[in-house]
Amino acid sequence: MRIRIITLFPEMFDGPFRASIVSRATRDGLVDITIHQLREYATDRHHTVDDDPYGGGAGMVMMAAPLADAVEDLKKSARDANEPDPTVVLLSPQGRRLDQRVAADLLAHDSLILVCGHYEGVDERFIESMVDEEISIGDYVLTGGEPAAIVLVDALTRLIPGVLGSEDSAPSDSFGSALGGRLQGPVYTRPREWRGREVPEILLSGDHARVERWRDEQAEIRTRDRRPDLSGSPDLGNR
Ligand code: 9D3
Repeated sequence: MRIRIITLFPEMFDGPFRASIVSRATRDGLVDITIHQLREYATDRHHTVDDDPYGGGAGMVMMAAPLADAVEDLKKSARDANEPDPTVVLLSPQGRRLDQRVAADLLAHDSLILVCGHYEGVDERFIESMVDEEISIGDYVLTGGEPAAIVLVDALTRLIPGVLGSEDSAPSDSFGSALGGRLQGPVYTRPREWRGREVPEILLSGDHARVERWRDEQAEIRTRDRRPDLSGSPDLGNR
């Protein structure tokens, strides 16, 4: 999978993509991620990429032209490398909310251009003319699209065949199926007793069938208590 990221803050990606499973996937040639400074596509001597909103109001709006030039340049580099036409994704609070199904859908696109927004937003004409899909990572306010792009790349990378070892394979995840998903129950490791707390006896019994049944029950209870929306009840939010 090929991922190109357009951003005003390339440094934000150094840590997250250098540590973690993403860096190993990069080394193994399973994913290729490049970061592109939007300011390089500004055309004035101050490298301006934002301007005042028409109609007034607080904050600045990202200009269409530098964004469009950046996307077109990266599409050209994809074409020159005989890659499939990239899908352009804008990380935006107005986007479709990311979940496991959205991640799996995006994985089907072998080449992505991720655009990280900033300030009060992005000129709508850029979105209309060049963006294939807008994605949000949830209902909370970030300072920009960069953390969202990092989250999206992480969720995508671990779905690429060969990225995860056999012990943690994607299909058995809590959210492996977008519906029918459930939370994992509690897990324990040594020592048997820690600060007066014992590991549940059943896990020490060696009775695999009973252990499986217990884990299944715990997962069910936890999902009902913490995420009734996953159990089929309506999501009433964090009330
Ligand atoms: C005054 C209106 N602003 C605050 C509510 C709008 C606003 C603009 C830009 C709010 C956040 C941002 C920056 N956020 C993103 O670019 C973003 C985001 C997010 O804030 N939450 C969840 N997912 C995403 S994806 C991109």
